[in-house]
Amino acid sequence: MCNVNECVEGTHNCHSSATCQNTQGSFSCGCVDGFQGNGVDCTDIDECSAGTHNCDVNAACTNSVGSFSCSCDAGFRGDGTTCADIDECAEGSHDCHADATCLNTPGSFSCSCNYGTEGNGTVCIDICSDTWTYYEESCYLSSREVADIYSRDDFSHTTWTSARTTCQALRGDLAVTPDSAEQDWVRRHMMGTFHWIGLGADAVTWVDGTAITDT
Ligand SMILES: [Ca+2]
Ligand SMILES: [Ca+2]
Repeated sequence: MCNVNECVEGTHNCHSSATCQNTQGSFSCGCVDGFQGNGVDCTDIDECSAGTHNCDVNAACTNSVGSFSCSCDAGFRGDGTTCADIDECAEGSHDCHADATCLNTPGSFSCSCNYGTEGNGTVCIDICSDTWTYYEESCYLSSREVADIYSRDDFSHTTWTSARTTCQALRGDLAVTPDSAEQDWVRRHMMGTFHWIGLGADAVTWVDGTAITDT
């Protein structure tokens, strides 16, 4: 009795995705890794649906014949089995406006317009126009143009009505301070290089002694 090696002779009936192993008087077939079956019939294992893949939780699994592959989701970076969030804010790959603040999030990022501006984050527009400064939902003007009109020397000639008229001509309105915090803010800015329209440097009152909260 002689042993015929069916594996070498090519007379075996193992599947193309199986290995043939010669045995005494016979042979056996075994599916290769990534396949399942009895060796004569071998079918691909779908590791993705079977859950036997090792893709990262933030990766997509793609089944292939005999194997599978992993690719990180958008916003993540890695080899697929390990994916880390991309910090778009630190890397500068965000599209936030120059007047917005970037906030990194897992898989993404967000943009929020800075104080004094409004928009969707990728576009932020100054709430106050030109040289007006935003504070507590009001716009204040501290410009050389107004300072030239209402300098400290001319302050005594300024009235609330004329000051407001000038403000409105500049597409704004006269500042009104509803509370002490805002009044302090106005006072600090008033002490700067430019004078606030209608306001003196020493007291937040009009020349006639009326508090500027009076309208
Ligand atoms: Ca597979
Ligand atoms: Ca991110």
